[in-house]
Amino acid sequence: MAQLASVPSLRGLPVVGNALRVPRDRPSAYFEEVAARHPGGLYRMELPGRSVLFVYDPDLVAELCDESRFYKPVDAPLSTVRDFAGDGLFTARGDDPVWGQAHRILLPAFGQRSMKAYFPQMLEVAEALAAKWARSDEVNVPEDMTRLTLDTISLTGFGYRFDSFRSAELHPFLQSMGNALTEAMARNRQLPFVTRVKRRADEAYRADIARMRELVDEVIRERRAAGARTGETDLLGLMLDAADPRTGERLSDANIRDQVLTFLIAGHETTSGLLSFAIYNLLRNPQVLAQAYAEVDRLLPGDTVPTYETIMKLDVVPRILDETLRIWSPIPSIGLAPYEDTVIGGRYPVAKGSKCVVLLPPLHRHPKAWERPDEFDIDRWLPENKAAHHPHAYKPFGNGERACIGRQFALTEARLALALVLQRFAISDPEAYRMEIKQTLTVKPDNFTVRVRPRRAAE
Ligand code: MNH
Repeated sequence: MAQLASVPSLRGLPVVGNALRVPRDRPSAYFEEVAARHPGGLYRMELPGRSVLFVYDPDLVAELCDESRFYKPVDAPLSTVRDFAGDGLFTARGDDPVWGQAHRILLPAFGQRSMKAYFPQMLEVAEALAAKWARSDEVNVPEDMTRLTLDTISLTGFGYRFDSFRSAELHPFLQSMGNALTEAMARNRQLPFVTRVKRRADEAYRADIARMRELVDEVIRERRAAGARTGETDLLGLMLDAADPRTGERLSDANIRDQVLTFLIAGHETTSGLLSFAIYNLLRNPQVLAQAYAEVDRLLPGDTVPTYETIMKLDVVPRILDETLRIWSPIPSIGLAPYEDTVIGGRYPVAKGSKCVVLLPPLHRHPKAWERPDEFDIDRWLPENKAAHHPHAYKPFGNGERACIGRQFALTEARLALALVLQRFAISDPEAYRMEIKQTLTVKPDNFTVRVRPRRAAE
């Protein structure tokens, strides 16, 4: 029998463990820093009320991604997100039958054919971004990308218009969502008794959740009132009409509300982060930016209106997105736990049900899997090079059956938005932005503004 080894371990103080070392606005930065000091590919850290095994060696991650041995546990921080996302796909427990029902009902709505159906609405929102940028000199990239992704998921998914580019302020729903997410993240760092004594924060949190639910209930009611069959094939139409092919069950209205909220949350922060990081990378890599302009000018010359077919012909733009997701993963980690007591790497024991966290940034830059890991190199994603990648060193969309259902949606939306921006604008950042990460549920560049000039006027 192989010798068992102990995992490098950071115990910290009694009760709170290492919590005081973890920065409020960017916990993952600390976990990554510790990873850099533990080249063995894993370490254990004590946090308030939990002990977490962080893993980033690609071969160990491969074991964690074996779905016969590990599952996605719905504990902190997801258990807090359940306060408002409830039994939506993202926060439903895997052993709850409602997850499988919703997954099977919603899968067709996220296939490539559905993307083609959503395309005109994706284009409408991308045009609204371009129209705003045409009137602007300096733009805040993550803010406008958030407007874009929110308006896109709400319009394509539920036929609802936030019209975020029309006003400087965020829609009240979005303010509530932002507040609730911030409070949820704060709760993850708090001991439960602290959460209980903060009465004001709790009242505000409940009120924000109630406001979000009211709006979503209203959207569902309106759609129901419009007739049993409206013929709408968007996400909401599908959820109201379709039955699970396996069980014949339909989703309850309460569950549909959870799903709508889930898509609004899961469907915007991540894609907005991806687009913001992509623009950052293009500004840092002028040769790649030139390649991207050349591609867009070839496929979308002059004022050519992008079609779904043209967007699918892009090659440089999607490789920029793939490489951006490697270097800057909007979701910095995924959680897993073993069904039974087990051993990973032939020597590290992991107890049944105990929390393991795959840290994506150090995995995505692990020297065992990536040459020149810190270099932004889109040629890694040429088909011939891609085939040689380590199979478990790239997980920006998570793993297995609990992986992102919105992957095609995000990539289609991001291809289009990036192509349209490149077709229309010369982008520069005279102030040479230095990356400052802000973390909420996801990570994004903070205070990232760039200068935009219409390209045709400049030529
Ligand atoms: Mn998405 C799950 C990343 C865009 C809806 N998403 C996940 C997971 C990752 C992820 C990682 C797995 C989380 C976990 O294991 O706990 N998602 C992304 C990224 C982007 C993204 C990097 C954009 C880029 N996601 C989107 C979009 C939507 C969406 C867009 C919806 C329109 N994601 C989901 C849902 C889940 C999910 C729903 C949960 C799936 C499930 O467990 O059944």
